[in-house]
Amino acid sequence: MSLFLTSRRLRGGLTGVAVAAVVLTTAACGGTTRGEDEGSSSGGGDAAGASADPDAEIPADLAIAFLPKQLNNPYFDVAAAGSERAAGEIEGEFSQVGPSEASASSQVSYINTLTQQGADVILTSANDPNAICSALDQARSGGASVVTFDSDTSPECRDAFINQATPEGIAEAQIDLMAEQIGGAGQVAILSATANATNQNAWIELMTAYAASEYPDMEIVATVYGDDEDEKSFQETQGLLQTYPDLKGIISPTTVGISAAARYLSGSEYKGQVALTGLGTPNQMREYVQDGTVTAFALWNPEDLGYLAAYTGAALAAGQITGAEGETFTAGDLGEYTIGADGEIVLGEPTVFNADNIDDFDF
Ligand code: RAM
Repeated sequence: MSLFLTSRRLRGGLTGVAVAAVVLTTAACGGTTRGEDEGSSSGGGDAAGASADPDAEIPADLAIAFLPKQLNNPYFDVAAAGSERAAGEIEGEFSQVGPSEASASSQVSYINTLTQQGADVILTSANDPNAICSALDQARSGGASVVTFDSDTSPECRDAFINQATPEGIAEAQIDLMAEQIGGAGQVAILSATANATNQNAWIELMTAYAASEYPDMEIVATVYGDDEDEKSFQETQGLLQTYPDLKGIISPTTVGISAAARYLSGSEYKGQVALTGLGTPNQMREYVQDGTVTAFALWNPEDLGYLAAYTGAALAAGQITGAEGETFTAGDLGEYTIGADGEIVLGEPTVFNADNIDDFDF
């Protein structure tokens, strides 16, 4: 079953966000952030610019397909709006297609259909590191440029990966936020998305290691999976609180999970007693910050993530870049980016949202 959502013109983009927020500084690692190492060519991979033509024109009418982990996830809806805005700026044709569930192989049939349709650019967040690799190989053999964003496949299966922030920065932000909220000690559980998700698993591993080294009195007692489904995430939250009566906090590094957990906590005896942090969208979390269920959580701007992914796909399709380390290109009004090791490009730094700044954001 292939579900195509046809291109819609944006209302003129999302509201510009105020950037007077608390911004975490993170050490760049595994990728290069805008403004760093400009023009330099670094060691690994192909020689920078070997076959790239930075002055190449982006052809009009590029068919740019957006394939999220799943449809109807507000986080990916915002990212899609960013990709669609970029597609509009370069006179491309934007479409969105995707599964209703974020299971490991649910994206394969959509990639195959896009290949048959001759998509020029495929932008996708992988539900599994390996499951979509051979389908992406075929898409690339057919001439598509493939950009992963948010959650990667293996580097050899795509041309570039847009990382929302460094994995270390994302992991440490969440552990530090939890430590602040529970005084650095006590039982903590993780409510994740799906068990195969590349991004979730990388963050969980780094969070566990960072907590063990920085907060020895914080004990991560369980990781459970809500599969990025609202109702399952809600039930898993309830299960955690029943199983661990001494639980001090829950970290949910998924926008679906944290909002479901907040809804459960806000209507329960645990409101204000059990801390909740992780990664959420300000619009989904606002009421829980206002009612005292949640103190602070983090995220990046998903609209910028989608916008950067689309410009990267267009730059690849045009031949401005090949995905090699050290190449630079301009991503519309986000400015210039440099490709890091393994074709990775880092969007920027995560932002922490709390009662003082949440109303400055609208996504
Ligand atoms: C959910 C998805 C996505 C993740 C965000 C934070 O929407 O799991 O992959 O990056 O949360």
